[in-house]
Amino acid sequence: MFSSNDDSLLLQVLKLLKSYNSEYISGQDICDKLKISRTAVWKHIKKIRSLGYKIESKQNLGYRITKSTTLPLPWEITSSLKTKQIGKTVYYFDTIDSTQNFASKISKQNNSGTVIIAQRQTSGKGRLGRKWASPAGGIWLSVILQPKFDVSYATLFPIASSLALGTAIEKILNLKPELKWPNDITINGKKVAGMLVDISIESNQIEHLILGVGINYRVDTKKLNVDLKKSEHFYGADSLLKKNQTPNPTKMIQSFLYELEQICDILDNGNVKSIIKKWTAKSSTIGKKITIDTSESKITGKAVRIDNEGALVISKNGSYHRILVGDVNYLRVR
Ligand code: BT5
Repeated sequence: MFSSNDDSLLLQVLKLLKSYNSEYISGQDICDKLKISRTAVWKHIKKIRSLGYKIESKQNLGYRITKSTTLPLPWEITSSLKTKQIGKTVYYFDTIDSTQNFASKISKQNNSGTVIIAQRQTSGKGRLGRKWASPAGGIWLSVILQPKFDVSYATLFPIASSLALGTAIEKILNLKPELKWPNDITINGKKVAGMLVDISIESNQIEHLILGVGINYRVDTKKLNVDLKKSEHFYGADSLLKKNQTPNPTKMIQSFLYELEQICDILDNGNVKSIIKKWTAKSSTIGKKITIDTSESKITGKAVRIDNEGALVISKNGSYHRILVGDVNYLRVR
């Protein structure tokens, strides 16, 4: 595990190399500056290379970084992050059971804005106890928040967060993702991202919430679709990036965290109308004939709008139904 608060020797060596801006620094200079042995320098260089950084070494000249990593490591995320609070502390795991579990373990401390990222999850979670496939190449992250906004926005929040991610995807990757109620992001009708929120409420106030975001950033879609074929409410998965595209998950995450903070600010000011308007403009759900599965029933009708709490309003035979939790199936193209 790495964290943005780390100040290990490994990071000190990396910082030193970076401060030389692709110029060489001699092994002896690294030893002298950090007061470590030549063997220790070599050991750290090896480890830094294993994190994906390209480091050239030349006799008589020393070491220099020729290429940065493509892993979303904490210090890469925090450097040049444009947020006020979200993402100032970042944890990174190569493999974890679920970033939601880790977030919930540490969420008692006063750490609003902390982000937990994993390269792989062995027990990724979907909503309502479902499984979330989390192979390498995806972006699996959780954000701990102690928001100021009213508890009545708790159900709108995940929808607003999917708007934040949709906006970031559009800006960074130049794609046109669609938002599917409640929290899915799709491309060509296939799921590329999903979110869930674990919320803790005390005396009718949000104590903290943990937003979990799963993004099929650059995953093997063939395998994913085979693995998920029989899972609940599966309608096809896609990947944002294809195999031949160079990944830059750091940029994607930075942009999402920035958009998420904008959304939180808007909710804090109570301006839900603007969120609903923007979500609706990107939504593939509104205006469609759908069937919605809730734990109690199945309703078929036309999706009309979402309300201030993020509930989906469906019209059926002249009457309106308001659904807060469910899974949508599209019946025909708009
Ligand atoms: C979601 O649930 O879409 C919420 C996904 C949240 C995952 C993140 S990853 C980081 C954080 N840590 C966690 O442990 N979880 C969060 P839901 O709407 O219930 O969708 C679940 C359904 O999506 C499954 O039943 C499958 O049909 C499908 N599914 C599972 N993995 C998928 C994937 N990688 N891509 C597309 N569809 C998937």
